[in-house]
Amino acid sequence: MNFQPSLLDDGSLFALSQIFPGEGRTLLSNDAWVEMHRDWVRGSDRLFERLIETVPWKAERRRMYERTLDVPRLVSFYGADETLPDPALDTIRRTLSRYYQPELGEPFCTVGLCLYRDGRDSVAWHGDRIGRSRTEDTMVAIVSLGTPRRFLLRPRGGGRSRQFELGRGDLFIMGGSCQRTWEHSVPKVARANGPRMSVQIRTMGVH
Ligand SMILES: O=C(O)CCC(=O)C(=O)O
Ligand SMILES: [Mn+2]
Repeated sequence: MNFQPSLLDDGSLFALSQIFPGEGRTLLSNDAWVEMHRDWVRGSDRLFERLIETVPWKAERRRMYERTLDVPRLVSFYGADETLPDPALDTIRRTLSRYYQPELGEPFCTVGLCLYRDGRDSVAWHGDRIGRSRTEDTMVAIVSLGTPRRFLLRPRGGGRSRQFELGRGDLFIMGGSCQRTWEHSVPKVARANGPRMSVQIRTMGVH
């Protein structure tokens, strides 16, 4: 895998910039919302390089559209009581809880990681609808590392899709009814594309 560190990442140590919950929030239909905080993680290229080595990556099989499909990407999942592969991820989870728990009503809990090795890896349209998110509002936070990729959202019943670019330390949060009234995807790209890693931080039992 050919990972080109960003020229903008000067190799600085891991740090999180200060954010204000609600800032940069876009309201979608049906009380869904998304929030973008660009460059939240400083030292994100170094974190990417560490996680490539330390995470036990495995091929994903996932039930989607009533069938079990191979999802072309690598994944790893850490439940609430499992030791995370890097202390930076503990800091990220703890900091997100500090910012968002007043609105969310519970702490962030699980950490899922996905690795899109190149532009051929992808994830199809879906909502994270296993667990309480099927019927209740929740938040799913995504920290993106490495090469930016397009992240799309569309209303579940059809309608205009929204497009975001996520990579290099960006924090993106899907909130409100987003998991049950909207779907999201990371489509394949034809041109050569370096690897992107997504770290998803979710509440208890949501997947
Ligand atoms: O790649 C991403 O940031 C999103 C991944 C995702 O939606 C999922 O694994 O449920
Ligand atoms: Mn998802």
